[in-house]
Amino acid sequence: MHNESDVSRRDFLQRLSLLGLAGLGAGSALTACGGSSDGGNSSGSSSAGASAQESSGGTTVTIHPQGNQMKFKETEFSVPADTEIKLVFENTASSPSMQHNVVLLTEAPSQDVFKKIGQAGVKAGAAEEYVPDDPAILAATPISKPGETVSVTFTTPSEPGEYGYVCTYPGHWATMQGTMRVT
Ligand SMILES: [Cu+2]
Repeated sequence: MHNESDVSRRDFLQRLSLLGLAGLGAGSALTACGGSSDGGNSSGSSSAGASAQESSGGTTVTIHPQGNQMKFKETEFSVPADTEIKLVFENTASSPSMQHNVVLLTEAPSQDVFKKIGQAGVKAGAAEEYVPDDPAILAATPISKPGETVSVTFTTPSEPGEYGYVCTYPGHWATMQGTMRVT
């Protein structure tokens, strides 16, 4: 029952930038590194990390969904502390229901914080891109539909450690999670 054509992005314009299709050309090479086997259920897919790509324009990290699942393909990435990062999310899903965002947290990953933010995101609603106003949120992309690419530029925390990220599209928080390692 969401009026998806009525999504307001005004609150995001200051800190978010939608990446136009023209920006997609500059090959975003992704290297899968590390494959901790944590008892995943599908053959040949294990958790993978995104790599930070440095260029004159700064550091870019690109992540994707895992097919049409409510999961991130890249469940972790590492970035330096106190550094401006452009996080790009390419929604490569094909199922129309697989809309996603990436909400980066100021807290370590835990079911508690993912649940809190996920549930608050549903309350915030489509008009807020399912991103609640909460101090536990460091930065967030808008919602992306399949085929869309969105991004957010933010400064990483100055404190090294693990920080969670989660998709707050309704129903996704419980499984669509990842860890940003700040070094
Ligand atoms: Cu999602």
